[in-house]
Amino acid sequence: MSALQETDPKVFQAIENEKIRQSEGIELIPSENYVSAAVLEANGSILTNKYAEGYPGKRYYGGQENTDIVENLARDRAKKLFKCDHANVQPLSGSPMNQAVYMAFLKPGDTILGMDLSHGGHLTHGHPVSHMGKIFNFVRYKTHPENKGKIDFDELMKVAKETQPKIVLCGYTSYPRDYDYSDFKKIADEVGAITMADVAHIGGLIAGGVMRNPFDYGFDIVTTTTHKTLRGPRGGMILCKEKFAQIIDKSVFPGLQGGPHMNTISAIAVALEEALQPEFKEYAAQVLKNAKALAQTLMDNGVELITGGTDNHMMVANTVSSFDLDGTDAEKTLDKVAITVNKQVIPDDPKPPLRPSGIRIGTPAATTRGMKEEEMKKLGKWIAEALKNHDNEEKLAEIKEQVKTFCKKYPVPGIKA
Ligand code: DSN
Repeated sequence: MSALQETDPKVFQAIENEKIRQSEGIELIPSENYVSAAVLEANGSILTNKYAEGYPGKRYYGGQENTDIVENLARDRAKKLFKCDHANVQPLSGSPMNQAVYMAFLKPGDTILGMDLSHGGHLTHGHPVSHMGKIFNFVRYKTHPENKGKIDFDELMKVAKETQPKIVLCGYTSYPRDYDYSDFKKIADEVGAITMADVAHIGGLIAGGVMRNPFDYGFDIVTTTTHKTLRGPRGGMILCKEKFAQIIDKSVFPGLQGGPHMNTISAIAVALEEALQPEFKEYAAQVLKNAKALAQTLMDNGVELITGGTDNHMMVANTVSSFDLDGTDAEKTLDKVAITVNKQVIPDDPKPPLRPSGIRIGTPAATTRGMKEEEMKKLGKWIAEALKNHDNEEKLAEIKEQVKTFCKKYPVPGIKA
């Protein structure tokens, strides 16, 4: 009997059940992934016992000889992977990571240009419900209504000249295309703003060399979470040019956070070591190939995708136009067949966020389990079939059995069969 099982059988059982859910179903939420056994081991280690306010070599408490080693490893590996001068690996997750950047450079009321949530941006990019949206003046840009997810950069330049942002922010959580960062850089240079890219979703694809790196376009600040395509524990990193290192570090600690989670930082170090290996490049390339294959299969089977496809790891489906089914019911239908996706607003969605018009689907986790294009075709067909038959419980039960049998062939890293 394990220590957990003995001490807290209820939590133990919930975790055991989650192992079954993760193994017998497939995770297609684009922001999720499966960490390796090594990452899991570091994350669950006794480093959770240690307070380590400050930074390597400059801590406020004693006993830091081991924490300094892991934090330095994480920082050095992040710098190598993203080709940047400085890395802060302490942000607890994506939202505080972005907040720390804003607080480093701005005063309340200052302006930031950021992408509208329904067009792909994130809550921390200025949505009025986020604290950031209340403290700073976010001017939010959208994609072109007719031009397949393109941003109108002439229009954005005009807006920037009128509003004089201090930060030009790009990045997304539900935008299925890629950016040319030089367009944003040109606008920021024109108005003397800092360039910031929130690559939370595609950090692993940049690290794997299959998507553009904003630093190659002269960007000042890049933020990324560590638990999505980077396949690490839940956390965030702020990467920047040397001239911003001090102000960023001070903003994270003591500005925003207290003691860093050293177990998480050690697991980030492990995930970054894994991302430096040649196999990770293959993984990243396969994530993109799988997304293309899944997108094509969905479209071939009657699913309307926002922007008509994908250039990254994710796609957004309009389930209302495709099946007269809102995103919440589509998510629930797919839960019934052991395929996990999330409900998703579409650009300028006429429906509310808890009952939006679409779902978001992505390939990072399925790719980690070793699935390739052929498997994506199967999954795409099951998704379309389930959505078409959303009111036929018998059919859904039949699909679920097929999905379960299929998934068992692809073990989840870190879960013993
Ligand atoms: N919750 C994350 C996502 O799913 O994209 C963003 O914060």
